[in-house]
Amino acid sequence: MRILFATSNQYKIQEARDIFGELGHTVEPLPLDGLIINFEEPKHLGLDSVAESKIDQALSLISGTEFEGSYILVEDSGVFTSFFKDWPGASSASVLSNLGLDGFLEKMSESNNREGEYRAVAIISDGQKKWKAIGICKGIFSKERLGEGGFGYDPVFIPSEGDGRTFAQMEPSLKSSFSHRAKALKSLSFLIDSPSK
Ligand code: ITT
Repeated sequence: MRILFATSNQYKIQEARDIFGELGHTVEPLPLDGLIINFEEPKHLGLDSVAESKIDQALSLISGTEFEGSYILVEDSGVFTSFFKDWPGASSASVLSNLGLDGFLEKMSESNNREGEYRAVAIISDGQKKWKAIGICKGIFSKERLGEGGFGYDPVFIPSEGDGRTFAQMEPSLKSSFSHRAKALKSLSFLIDSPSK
């Protein structure tokens, strides 16, 4: 299946290629002409509502174009701490651009609980039907940045299912085997392939 991923985040596209590629699907960015997608994101409503809003916007963007009827994928994700309720949560991207990772770590030093999780809500639609799945990856936040790979919070997140390294220290393929995004996208793939759908 050819999947068009409506996202401005190249790392998400690479992860989706790793995950869906293994399942026999291809992933291409939408739009294909190099334009940046700029979604209106109602972040205060949470990941689920943002993902729903993104799929509506993406479907209306391709309405009447050659892409109408293709499988369109959107995803909204965020980082959640156990100590600070819903923070940074749906505002993960803006917290990172305002505070930076050092500012995030400074805020985390106020907490005696370094547990947290990455969450993703992914939706795929062919314009007629819509499938949605969530993925969660639990872990702890390190006290310092470790590693150069990945993006966003990866240098400070040590997933529980890993080997004690941060996501930024791991090979991308290892991250793609159990990340929040991997779980959401694998569930989507099963849902789409399910005969009852
Ligand atoms: P699109 O909305 O265009 O898909 P985006 O990067 O703005 O791309 P989100 O709105 O979903 O994506 O914001 C998610 C933010 O959460 C992201 O910018 C990171 O700061 C953080 N995040 C999500 N998944 C992550 C991951 O796998 N590794 C590190 N940080 C992640």
